[in-house]
Amino acid sequence: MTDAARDLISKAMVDAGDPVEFAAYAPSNIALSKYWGKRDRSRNLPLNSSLSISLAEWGSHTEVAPSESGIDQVSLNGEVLDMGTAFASKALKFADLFRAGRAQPLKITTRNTIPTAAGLASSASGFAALTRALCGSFSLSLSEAEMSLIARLGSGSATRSIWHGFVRWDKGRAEDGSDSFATPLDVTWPDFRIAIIPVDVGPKSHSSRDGMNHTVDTSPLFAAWPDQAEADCDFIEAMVREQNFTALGQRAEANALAMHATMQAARPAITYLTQDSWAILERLWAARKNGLEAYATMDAGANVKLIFEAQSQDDVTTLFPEAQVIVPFAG
Ligand code: 2P0
Repeated sequence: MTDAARDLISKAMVDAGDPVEFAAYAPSNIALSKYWGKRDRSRNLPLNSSLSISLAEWGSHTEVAPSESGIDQVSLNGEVLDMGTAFASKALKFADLFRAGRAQPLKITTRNTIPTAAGLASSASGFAALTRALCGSFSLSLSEAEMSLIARLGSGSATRSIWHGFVRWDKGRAEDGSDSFATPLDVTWPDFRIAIIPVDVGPKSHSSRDGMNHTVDTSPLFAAWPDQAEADCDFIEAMVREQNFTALGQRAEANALAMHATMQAARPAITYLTQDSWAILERLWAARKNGLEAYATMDAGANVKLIFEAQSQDDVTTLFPEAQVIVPFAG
């Protein structure tokens, strides 16, 4: 079976020169309509489309350069990593897609700007920034859609981190993954806000990758997910285009809770949400009865993320003083 992303890279690499120093940035993202379940695990091909909002300056800065020492070197947040660490081995395995056996030692330097306390995964911005940096370092002329397709091989959610703003990842149908990449929505919504409400927990019990696969394999409720998630994605896209905040928020919250319900029905169950997460939701729902226009979404972790518009920001930060507010269209 051919793979569209690998084919794109190997064709582009035919004309590539030696790597040069190249720095890139990619934002993290939060899905308003979730990616949960793969039809092909080796290519990260999803069972349903998803739609996200990028987190502006919260993301990954990655630089790729030839390694003067002659051996690969990977560093993260100022620390040179042991080659056995998961981050270093994943980054080099991804770089090998480009090097394809050629002796081109690289220095890969990544700095995440996502506050550690926010507890957000960095694989989305990390693989998107690494894709951009590798394409730049090897001077490949690939479009952003092609980079999104390539970033998918690192992590599914990285497809969406190639762009700022609202981004939709179409699931595609082709077995080789040629039609499974993301595209940005031409919508600017300056008043749109996101808040991260951190929930203090240790390392999570399951990676999102394992949690997703286990849910697909064992949850009797998963059968209902792909069609509902596809409908949610289409609806949320339409509401983003209309800038209908209430309808968007209601559907995004319902989509997140449905995803968590599929996990809770897995055998054995997976529960990323803790009592603290539920307490935050209860507080939000009580405030909503009193008129607060904010909605929640949760990913493969205990933190709760809120979406709201600028006019609700004071009420949100009064209700949740620990909220870290992000302005996705700050400029
Ligand atoms: C999302 N998540 O749409 C969903 C919601 C977590 C919950 O994308 O296996 O790290 O690398 O493709 O991208 C997290 O999954 O998984 C994720 P892989 P990824 O944001």
